[in-house]
Amino acid sequence: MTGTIERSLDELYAQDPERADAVVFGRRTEVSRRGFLNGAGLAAMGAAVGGSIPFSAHMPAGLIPAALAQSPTGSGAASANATGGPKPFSFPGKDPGLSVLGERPLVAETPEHLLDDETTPTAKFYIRNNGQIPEPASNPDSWKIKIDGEVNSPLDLTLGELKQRFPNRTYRMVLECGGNGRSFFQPQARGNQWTNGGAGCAEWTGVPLAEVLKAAGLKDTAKYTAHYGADPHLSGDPSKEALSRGMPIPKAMEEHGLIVWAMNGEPLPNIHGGPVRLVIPGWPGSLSHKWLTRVWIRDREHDGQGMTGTSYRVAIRPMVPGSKADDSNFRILESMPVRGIITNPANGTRLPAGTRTIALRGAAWDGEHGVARVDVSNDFGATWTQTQLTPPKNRYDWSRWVASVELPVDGYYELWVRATDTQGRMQPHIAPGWNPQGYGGNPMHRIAVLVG
Ligand SMILES: Nc1nc2c(c(=O)[nH]1)N[C@H]1C(S)=C(S)[C@@H](COP(=O)(O)O)O[C@H]1N2
Ligand SMILES: [Mo]
Repeated sequence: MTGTIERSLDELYAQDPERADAVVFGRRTEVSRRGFLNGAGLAAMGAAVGGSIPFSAHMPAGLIPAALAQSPTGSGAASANATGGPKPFSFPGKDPGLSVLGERPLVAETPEHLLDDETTPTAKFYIRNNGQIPEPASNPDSWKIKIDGEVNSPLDLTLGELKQRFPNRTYRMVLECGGNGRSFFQPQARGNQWTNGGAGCAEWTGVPLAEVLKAAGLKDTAKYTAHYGADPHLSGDPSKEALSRGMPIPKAMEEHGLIVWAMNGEPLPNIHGGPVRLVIPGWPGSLSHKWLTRVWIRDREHDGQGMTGTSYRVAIRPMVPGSKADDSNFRILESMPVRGIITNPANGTRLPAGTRTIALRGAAWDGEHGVARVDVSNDFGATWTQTQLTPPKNRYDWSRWVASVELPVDGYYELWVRATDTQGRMQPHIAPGWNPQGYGGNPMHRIAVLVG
């Protein structure tokens, strides 16, 4: 690539795909890609991606080849940092393959190929903090949680009492950051540049929040929850919350919303909010408060840290990408959109010459309706093959899928996956509904493989 690119490759493709092709593949700007791909340009693109492109005729103009758009590890480093590559992660108990998106606060995502387990091991589970990481609790069972506000009998419970007094439940459920997929927005949206790895699916053990709220007795005036935790604000200012989000009472009364103390059968690690956190599946991960100390029941929508402005909100009427936001045009992001990922092989995998079939594996999930089907394509979306889905263990679990795809000759292929929910909503080709903080980015996942 030339040294004269001031804009990122993604930006350039969004603004001027013809010129982007010229920069990447060294062709003349006035030639259309169609012509380019039939001529010397096709050879140039083949050279750039490392092999001839059997299905080049189906390749949409202005498409950044997956081999160039994402790093070979699948961690999705955008071209802007293609030279640096992802930093290895170093944190006790965590897989070095996680990609660090931020160090203060600590944020790390799981590359798609590390989400290949049926149940995401704790070592591979993504991390998202807004504030500082508190010290581990020395005596977990004496940790205190308060339930107060619009209730008949406020509760002050220790974790030990909570475990004893309420029914214990274990569910395998997806936890997903509200900003997952943010890096796919053009122009770039504000915040951590997640690819698809701000999500994981673990076994969570705890007691239903609904049972605890019933024990406290909700008043007729109870409208909304407000969550508080022990993590200090990044600035250290004790009058500020690192995060304080909440949800309408009907969501809080669902049976799968848990106050959790165990993850994958082990005591909840400190980095994941131990000794005790909320897990509120289907809606943005920011509702799943870590280091939980208080659930305040309010008579109105909560207005804590992360509830106002454009935080965790999406545009009601579509806005011009990159334009200034009018706060009155936003609604709170609730149910997460449908998303499918290929977890095996990894992006950038090279297969021996002569390989004619490839087995694909992956996962798909959505906010609350369930996944109806998942399809894969090896020819830039010209044809699709339906995958075989394993049904979820329980509501809010993900669906694992498998498929087999034919590769007619050696060369460069892109494998695309698209999931469809039970409402008929399918993943789009590009991140839909641009908004300043980049929520709801669920374009199809694609990986590059090279045969030969
Ligand atoms: N107390 C507290 N809880 C929190 C956060 C936080 O910063 N502080 N981050 C939230 C966000 S934005 C997400 S996506 C999830 C991430 O959970 P994890 O780090 O266990 O993956 O925790 C949520 N709970
Ligand atoms: Mo998040």
